[in-house]
Amino acid sequence: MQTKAIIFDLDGVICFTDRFHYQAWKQLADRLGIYFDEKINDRLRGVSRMASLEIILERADRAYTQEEKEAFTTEKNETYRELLKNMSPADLSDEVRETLHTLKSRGYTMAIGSSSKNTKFILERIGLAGFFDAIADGTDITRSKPDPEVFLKAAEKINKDPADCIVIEDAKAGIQAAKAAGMTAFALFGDARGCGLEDYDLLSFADLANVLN
Ligand code: B16
Ligand code: MG
Repeated sequence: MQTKAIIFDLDGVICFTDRFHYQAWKQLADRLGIYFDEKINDRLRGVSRMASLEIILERADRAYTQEEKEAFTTEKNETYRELLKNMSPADLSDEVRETLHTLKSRGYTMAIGSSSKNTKFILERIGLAGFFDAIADGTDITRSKPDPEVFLKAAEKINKDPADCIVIEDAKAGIQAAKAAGMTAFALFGDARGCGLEDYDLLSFADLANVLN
């Protein structure tokens, strides 16, 4: 049995729900007449729903009340959940599925550390419900990435020392969170790669099986 554990981010690492987040935010931003593009969307990776809205509203020409903001995040989440309903196990790539099984057979403890409150729904849709040893997600935390809370919660749930945890992230905010938790941070895709704080840049998801034996 390996002493080390792997904590995977969800959106943008295990599956590409980041494109659905983009579509749902884009629909809201267009309705409100606020400019929004994929570059701005990159800043939403790993951050909470409300913090994402605040980033989008930086370009708004008026202020919104807290009540309006709550309504906007609810509207966005409803659009997002409709898009998630179209997901199936076919949306989990062979590369990710095979690599996860290889790492499990090597004895790694594996957990999810995601800011998303939709984590369990997504894992069910892609056929990974029950696969991980623990899930720490947006429903467990009060502060989202770059705060280390979600990764510390994951380590606690799998009973591991943070120093024995390796985090896989696509977001710079997630790499910051992993380092603040005292963990090793591997960057994959997104603004995580080359952000300067990561311990290692992965070439692909499958590269994990080469790096971790
Ligand atoms: P929800 P991760 C994050 O998931 C997403 O990257 C981020 O874009 C999103 O705002 C956040 O979850 C909250 O998601 O609205 O579903 O609760 O990358 O930490 O797995
Ligand atoms: Mg992510």
